[in-house]
Amino acid sequence: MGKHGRLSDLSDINPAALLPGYVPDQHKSGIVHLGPGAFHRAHQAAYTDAALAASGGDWRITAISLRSRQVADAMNAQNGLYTLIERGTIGAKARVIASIERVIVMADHAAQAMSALVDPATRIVSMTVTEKAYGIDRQNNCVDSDHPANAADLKSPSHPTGVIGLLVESLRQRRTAGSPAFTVLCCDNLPDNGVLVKAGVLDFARRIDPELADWIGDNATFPSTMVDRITPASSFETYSICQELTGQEDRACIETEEFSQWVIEDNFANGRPDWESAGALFVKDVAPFEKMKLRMLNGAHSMLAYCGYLADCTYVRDVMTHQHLPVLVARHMKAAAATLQPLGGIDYSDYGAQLVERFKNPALAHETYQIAMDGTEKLPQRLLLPAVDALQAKQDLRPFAFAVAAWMRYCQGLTDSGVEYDLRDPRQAEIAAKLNGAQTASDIIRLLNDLFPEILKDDLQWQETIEEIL
Ligand code: CS2
Repeated sequence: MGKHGRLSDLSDINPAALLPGYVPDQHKSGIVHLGPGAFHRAHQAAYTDAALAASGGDWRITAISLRSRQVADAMNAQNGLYTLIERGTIGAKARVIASIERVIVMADHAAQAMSALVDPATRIVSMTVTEKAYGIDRQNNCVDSDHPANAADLKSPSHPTGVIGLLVESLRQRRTAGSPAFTVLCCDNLPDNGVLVKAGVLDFARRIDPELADWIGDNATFPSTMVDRITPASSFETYSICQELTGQEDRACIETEEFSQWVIEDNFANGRPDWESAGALFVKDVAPFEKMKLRMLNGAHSMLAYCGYLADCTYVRDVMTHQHLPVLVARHMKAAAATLQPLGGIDYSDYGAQLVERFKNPALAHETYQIAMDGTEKLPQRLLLPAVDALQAKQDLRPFAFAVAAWMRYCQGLTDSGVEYDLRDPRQAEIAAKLNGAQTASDIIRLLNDLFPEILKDDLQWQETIEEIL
């Protein structure tokens, strides 16, 4: 047990096997990460920790939380240290992660956050801010100037609060100071995430200063990534397992599964940690990996989350022991796999079987309600684009129609047993207003017009199938 019983000092930690294999203070920060939520702490920060142990380098992470103070308060009180617990068939295994140096809350310390971004020692700016934080118009590959953060930031670009505005202003200041650009590393579940963020950043910069946009285009890089590790929100159980395993109270501990995957396009402007020593895979083209994961894992996740939540399955593991739902999960993965091109070294049915085992993990309390949030941001890449491919290849459309019908039903805000819930979607006010009175699937598709690709809007069979399922 440590001096104060609260994780804050590596010398308090016992057994030594939990310790990182390096001395944190001997490594400076070289990465700024936006959004140090549970996923980042279970994934990229853990890879960085292992890479520091294997190969060293000045690659610790300065994290910026855009709004929330909770993570910053917990982490800073522990000198950035936290326990990562892997839970699965092996039981529970803990390790202390020391790769995060500190957390800055943007809303309180905007100048500090900006100086970390502008510091020439910062060579990578990475982010996990969720799909909705970018405000990028994905159909036209440009910044959505109506998105609240972008609209405010375009008016006042030297005091940004949104992700794109922050990237552009910090790159502008670096250019003025004669410092090199950084690599922008998007780690959110979006297709071609690097390409997308690059389009948003260049468009935003061009509206302020076309020469700045050219400089960014010539000097910054935007590798795409595929990230994967199922990470539920921490619960009281997480805190108590942590205390059992480490003897320390840790308010920033995270639980996750044993499995972890990170596929990265090898295109860094300014160096990078030795992440491959921690198991990351560097490739030329991430897109096929991203597509596989978005369509098979995330697509099935969304479908099972809507159905499961409506049927009172609180956790994914409950869905996987439900009388009917596992069959639909398997069917969905098979249909999603059929929309993918062959990918060397990967057998999609083995991948699907592994996903089923991961979903069944009895130790993980992964809430269906957590996955079901932000449907309008998730549907296109997870369900609608594969549906378009299936339609064009004359493959089975029904599993995708089923998943979309489940989402439409979920939008009604009432479980099968009559419990009301909050939709938690950035377009929830619009959905509530428009769906009130909508009678049929084609009404819904028409009312949420911009969400659905043209080819699906025009396809009668797609609409009739959804109708029938509803
Ligand atoms: C989930 C993902 O919440 C969700 O929408 O589908 O967070 C999923 O758990 C991760 O992408 C797994 O890597």
